[in-house]
Amino acid sequence: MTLEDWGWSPLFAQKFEPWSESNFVPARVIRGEKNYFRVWTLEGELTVRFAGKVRHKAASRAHLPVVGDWVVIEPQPDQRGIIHALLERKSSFSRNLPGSRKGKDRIEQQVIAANVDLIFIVSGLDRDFNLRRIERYLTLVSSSGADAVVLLNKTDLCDVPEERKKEVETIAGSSPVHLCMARQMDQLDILFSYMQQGKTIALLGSSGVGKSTILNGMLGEERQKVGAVSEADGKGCHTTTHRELVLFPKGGIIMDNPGMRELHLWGDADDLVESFADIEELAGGCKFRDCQHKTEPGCAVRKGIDAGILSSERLSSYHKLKQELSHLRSRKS
Ligand SMILES: Nc1nc2c(ncn2[C@@H]2O[C@H](COP(=O)(O)OP(=O)(O)OP(=O)(O)O)[C@@H](O)[C@H]2O)c(=O)[nH]1
Ligand SMILES: [Mg+2]
Ligand SMILES: [Zn+2]
Repeated sequence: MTLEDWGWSPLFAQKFEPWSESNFVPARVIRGEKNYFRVWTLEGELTVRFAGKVRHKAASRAHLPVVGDWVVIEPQPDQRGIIHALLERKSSFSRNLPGSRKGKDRIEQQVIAANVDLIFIVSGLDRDFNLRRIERYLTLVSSSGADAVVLLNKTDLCDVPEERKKEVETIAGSSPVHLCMARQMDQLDILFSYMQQGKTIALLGSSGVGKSTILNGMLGEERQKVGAVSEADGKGCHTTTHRELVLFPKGGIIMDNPGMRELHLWGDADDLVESFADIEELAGGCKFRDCQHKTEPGCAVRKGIDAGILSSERLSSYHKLKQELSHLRSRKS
C-alpha cells in the first residue's frame, strides 16, 4: 500500500516538507475515538493522541484533526504515536453547531469530514425523502470544496422512484442523481464509476437511510453494522457511531458517517450561487440588481414561478438558507 492509495498528493507532500528531516511520518486519520485516533501510516496502523501543544496552538476546534485529515506523527513503541501537526486541508465539510452561552448566541464550526473529494448525499425514498433537506446538503457540500452526488436509496419502498429522481434533478444543478436499492445490492454498480485510487468519498445523510448498507454492498462484506428503522416514525436508530475511512482493494476510500440530525449551515452567501444556480440565473433578469425576489417590481425570479419554471417552495427555501447564512456572517464578525 502506498501513501497515494490513501489520498496523498503533491499538495500534502509540500505541506509535510518542513517535517521531513526528522523522525516524523505522514499519517491519515481513519477513525476517531473519544480520546484517541486510529491513523494509517506506511508502517501500518497506529493509535495516536495529539501533543498538548497542538491543542494549545489550535485557534478553534476546527483546527484540530478529524477523520480524513493528514497529520504529522512521531511514532512510538507498541503501534502508538503522537500527532504533532495537522496538514492544511484541501476540503472540509462543516456545519454550524449553534448554542448559547450567558444568553448570547454562539456559533461554532464543526468540521465533520476532511479531505473528501466527493460526497454521496444519501436519502431514503421512504418517509425520509425531503427535497428541502437535500437542498441544504447541496449547499453545505458547495461550501466544502467537494463534489456532490445524490443517491436515492430504497427504491423498493417507493411507487414512483423515477418521478422522485426527476424532482431531485430539478434542484441538484450539475450534481448527478442515482436511484439504488442497497439492501439487494441493486444498481450499486454505477457507484463504482466514481471510485478511483486515492479518491475519498463520504456517505452523508440522516440515520437509517442506508449509508452503511451501501458501503457493505459495495465492499461485498458485512463490515459495518446495519440497524432497522423505527416502525413508528421511519427514522433510523443511529447505528453507526463513528466516522471511519475504509480502503477499497481495487482503489478508492469510502467514509461511513453517523446519521446527522441537525444541519445548520456553515459557509457564506456565495455557496448558494452553486446550489441555487437556477435562481441566480433567473435573477440576472430582475429589474433591480439587488432584488431580493420578494415584492420588488420586475422580479424575474417570481416571474419564473408564475411560468412554472421554479417552485415557490424552492424560492422560500432559498430565502431561508440565505437568511441563515447572513445571520451566521453577522455572528462571525
Ligand atoms: N427496504 C430497503 N431497506 C433498506 C435499503 N437499504 C438499507 N435498508 C435498510 O435500512 C435500515 C438502515 O440501514 P443502515 O445502513 O443501517 O442505515 P445508515 O444510514 O447507515 O444509518 P445510521 O448508521 O444510523 O446513520 C436497515 O434496516 C437496512 O436494511 C433498501 O434499499 N431498501
Ligand atoms: Mg450506518
Ligand atoms: Zn428578483
